[in-house]
Amino acid sequence: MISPVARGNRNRPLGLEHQSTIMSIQYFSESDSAQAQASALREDGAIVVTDLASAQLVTEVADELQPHFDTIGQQFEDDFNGHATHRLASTLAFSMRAADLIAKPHVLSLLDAILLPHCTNYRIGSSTGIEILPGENAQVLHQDDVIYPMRIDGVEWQVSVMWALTDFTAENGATHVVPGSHRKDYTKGGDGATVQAAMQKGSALFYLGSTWHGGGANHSAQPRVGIVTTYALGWLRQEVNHYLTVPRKRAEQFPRTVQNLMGYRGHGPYLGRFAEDPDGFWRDKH
Ligand SMILES: O=C(O)CCC(=O)C(=O)O
Repeated sequence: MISPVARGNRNRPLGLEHQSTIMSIQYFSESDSAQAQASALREDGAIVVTDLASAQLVTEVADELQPHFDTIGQQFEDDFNGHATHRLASTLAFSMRAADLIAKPHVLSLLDAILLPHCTNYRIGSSTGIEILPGENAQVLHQDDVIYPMRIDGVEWQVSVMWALTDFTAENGATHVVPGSHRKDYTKGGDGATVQAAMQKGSALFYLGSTWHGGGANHSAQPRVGIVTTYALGWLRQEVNHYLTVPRKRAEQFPRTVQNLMGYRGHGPYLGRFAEDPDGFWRDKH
């Protein structure tokens, strides 16, 4: 998430006062039972799936993003996003190869399990490149779904997937997550005990929109680089407008699955109607 909107506790810096872990994040490999992965995500609010993308793909995405981090990455600097962190607001505008991470079948199968009970299709809310530079402080803990003004018990508005484009370590700023903080009876908010989602390059951290989390401090000498993509129920307004942030000519080059995720389709027969639908894809093919 990149937009500097109001969030719970966003003015309270994350300090070292946070408790040691009371729970941990479960780590899975792609071949583990999909049901077990989805259950753990639902139960704990976060999981890591290791080695989900090849080193080559991850390197290609990182290489496509780097020149843009270097030239325009500073544009979102603020107290929430950090002052030593580079961000890119819509990774698909800068990296064609990022689509292979964003629409990876295993990712979509986990999203299906969490989101499809509550919508007929879901779409990208935001997809942000994040390069946390050496010296950056920890980000304030927050929930991504506060961009929506209400919650319904048992319904997650969105799921976030953070891809590690470099190794994520406790030292270089691996994402802090408060396991269990998505639960209705959880009351500590930004004061919860965090665990850091350390993972190797090519792994992905999945967390629910209601799970408290935040970027870590980078005490190492190298940047920590990732892409975080939120996927939201298809009847919600997308956080970032992909029709405008990804030029039309570029959007046309992505496969249909990716165009669908960007929002180029309706939701059911009524939302986002496009009567001139030339090939029936807009409405009928999910
Ligand atoms: O960089 C990270 O690890 C998390 C970033 C994040 O949660 C955000 O910017 O909303």
